[in-house]
Amino acid sequence: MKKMLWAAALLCARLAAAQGPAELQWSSGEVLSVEPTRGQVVLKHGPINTRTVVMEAMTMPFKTLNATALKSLHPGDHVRFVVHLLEGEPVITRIEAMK
Ligand SMILES: [Cu+2]
Repeated sequence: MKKMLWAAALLCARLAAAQGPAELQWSSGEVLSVEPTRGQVVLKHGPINTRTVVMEAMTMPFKTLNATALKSLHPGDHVRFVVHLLEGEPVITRIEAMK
C-alpha cells in the first residue's frame, strides 16, 4: 500500500513537471530592439538553462509566438521570458517587462 502511494506521488510529480505551471522556466534579459510586426525582439539575455534551451549569456534576436506582448516593450526594458525549442529554433512563448 505504501509503495503504491509512493508510485502515485512520483507519477504526479512527473506530470506536474511535464505540464504544470511550475514548468514555466523564466529567463531574463534586456530589450535592445523590438519589431512587433515581425514578431521579433532582440535581447541581451543572461544564461538560459531550461529543459530544451541552454545558452550562455549573449545578444541575439528571438522570434515570439505572441507578437501582441511585444507592443508594450521598449528598448532598455528589463524582461523575463519563457523560451522553448520549436522546430529546432528557440522561440519565446511568454515575455513581460519587470517593474
Ligand atoms: Cu542566446
